[in-house]
Amino acid sequence: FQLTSLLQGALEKQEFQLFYQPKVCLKTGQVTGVEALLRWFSSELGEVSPSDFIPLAEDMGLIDTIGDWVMEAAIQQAVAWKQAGLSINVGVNVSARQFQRGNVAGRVIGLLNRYALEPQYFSIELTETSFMHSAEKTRSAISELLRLGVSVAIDDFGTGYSSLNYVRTLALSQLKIDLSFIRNIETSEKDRRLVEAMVAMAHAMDLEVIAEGVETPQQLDLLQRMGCDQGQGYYFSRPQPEETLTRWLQNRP
Ligand code: G
Ligand code: G
Ligand code: NA
Ligand code: MN
Repeated sequence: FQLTSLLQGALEKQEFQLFYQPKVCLKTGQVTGVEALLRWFSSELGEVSPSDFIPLAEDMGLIDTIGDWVMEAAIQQAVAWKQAGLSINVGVNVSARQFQRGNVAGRVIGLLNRYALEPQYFSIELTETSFMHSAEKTRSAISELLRLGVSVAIDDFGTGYSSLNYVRTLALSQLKIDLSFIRNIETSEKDRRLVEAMVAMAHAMDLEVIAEGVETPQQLDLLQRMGCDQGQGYYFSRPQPEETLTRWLQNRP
């Protein structure tokens, strides 16, 4: 199958690039960090969405190699921003399969050492469904990362398999409310109450809570009033390549 062979060659052909989307403190407006989002610009197919090629990479056994590339590129970028006087935490997405298959914590430790980056500049986002499989392996890797000082966020919260037991038993750092819950908070009283409840629950667990997919000033206003800690979404910035995001960061008041 064509996509498979093209994906195999993508790393070598340097067709991958990281885009970055800022996370903003809703109290101060300060940028707290960025999420790295992988982009594949295929010479044959044009831009391919990670939603399409990540599952394929997992099935092909390529996810470890790609995941390593993502972590290394993100850590190099965090170092570059730090040297430029922008102290920014860079977060990467790690899929369930990566936790099952490979030694994620060991890889992170190795990279942080190699680039002499302090762990507070790096974080990991994992989806709730990561806990469905190899729960013990995932749990011990997360504990190790947290011990090291790397923050760990639960991504797409509310959409996956119930992970409340992990939220309860692991000292996670952040909970990211999936954008599907944010989309209609202006019009749906039910959704608004649900998000309010998620914010309260996160705070009860000593987790920072971050709303994904913030697109309008009205959504921002509601989230601020709910006491949500951070926001991420097109209202602030789309995911951008390094050059334009650096300029965007430097031009903020
Ligand atoms: O930004 P975007 O629509 O393209 O992202 C689509 C999906 O791909 C999201 O669920 C996101 O978490 C996932 N994704 C983006 N980059 C990476 C990555 O580097 N690794 C993994 N495992 N998933 C990623
Ligand atoms: O699964 P994960 O949460 O990592 O992926 C986030 C996805 O949401 C990415 O595909 C990213 O490009 C996308 N995204 C980021 N901000 C917004 C937004 O404000 N609105 C919408 N619709 N999508 C967004
Ligand atoms: Na994410
Ligand atoms: Mn998410």
